[in-house]
Amino acid sequence: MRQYVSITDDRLGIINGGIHSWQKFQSDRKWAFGSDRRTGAFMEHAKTHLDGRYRSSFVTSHIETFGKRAVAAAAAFIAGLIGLFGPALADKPEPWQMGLQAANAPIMRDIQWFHDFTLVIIVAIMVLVTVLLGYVMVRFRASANPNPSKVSHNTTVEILWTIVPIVILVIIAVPSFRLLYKQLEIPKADLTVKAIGNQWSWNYEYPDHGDLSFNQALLRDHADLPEAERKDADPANFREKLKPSEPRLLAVNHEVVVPVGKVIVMQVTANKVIHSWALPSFGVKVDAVPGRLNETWFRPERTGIYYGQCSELCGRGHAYMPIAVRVVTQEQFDAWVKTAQDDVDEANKQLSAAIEKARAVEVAKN
Ligand SMILES: [Cu+2]
Repeated sequence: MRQYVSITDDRLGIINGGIHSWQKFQSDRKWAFGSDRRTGAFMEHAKTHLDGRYRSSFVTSHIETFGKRAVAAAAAFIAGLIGLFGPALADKPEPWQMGLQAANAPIMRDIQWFHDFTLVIIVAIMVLVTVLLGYVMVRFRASANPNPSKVSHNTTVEILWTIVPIVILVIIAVPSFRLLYKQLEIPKADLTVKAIGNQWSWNYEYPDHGDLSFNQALLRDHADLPEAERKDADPANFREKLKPSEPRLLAVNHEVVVPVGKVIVMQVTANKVIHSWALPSFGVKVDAVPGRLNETWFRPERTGIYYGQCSELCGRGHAYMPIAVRVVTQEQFDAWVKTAQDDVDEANKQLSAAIEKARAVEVAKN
């Protein structure tokens, strides 16, 4: 939980930084083109946020091209505002989140670009149509225009309103197909993981690593468990009280563990009914169909834990089959996979300890 709180603080910091920089810019114009250390750090900070979290290349390139602090200040302020309501908390859905989750894979980066790109086109069309409608309603109202025109055909206009939408569709289709190919052309796998959808949990197999396999089920807390089931509940899938690091209805007993920066190929199938293996920050959603092996891939760029959910209505327990992937360093993965072949619970325990230790070292350094 601490992790999310600190990100929020970060973003408030950016907004404050933005306001502060703008005030400074106003009071001292020369300041706007200089390069003292503090501002350099601030701009780095703003840039990381823009690159990493919002991928707002327009704003970022402006910062790089002009290096003007006024622009940086305004950009940081806007980024902070977007961040407050937008994708930034990121690795799982957040209350009041409006944007997409932050990208943690090249495909998701492209999906977000494509989303922004089509949004610009949509807004432009909407504005044009609204303005035209308003103009027609005012300019040609009955009182101002008592004798309406009898014109019913205009070849030029008809050709235009056929050609222009075709051109717009082609402009959308080109990057759309490029993205589709990128999603469907599976690169050479560094690690293959097989996911099998059950009613209502997931099974995972690591075919490259012997017969390593485990079940991934919802981690429930006391309040979510019917009275009658509490007595017999398996302690491995059940907590008296979920920890802050275990988001309700998303936390699972066993996370999928994968190494950072590697190509992970997911093979997805199901028992009995159709499910869908979906993980927003990886830009992945693929149907799990009985008797069929679907493939998808992702290359995680950051370590951490990432949540998704079954995304095909599969029955009563559909809302209760989350997906959790833990991205770790290659060394942590190697150690985990070795232990997990004998005992997944023990491997997860050791992995958590290793991550905790690495974090403590990181904190001590700063
Ligand atoms: Cu489902």
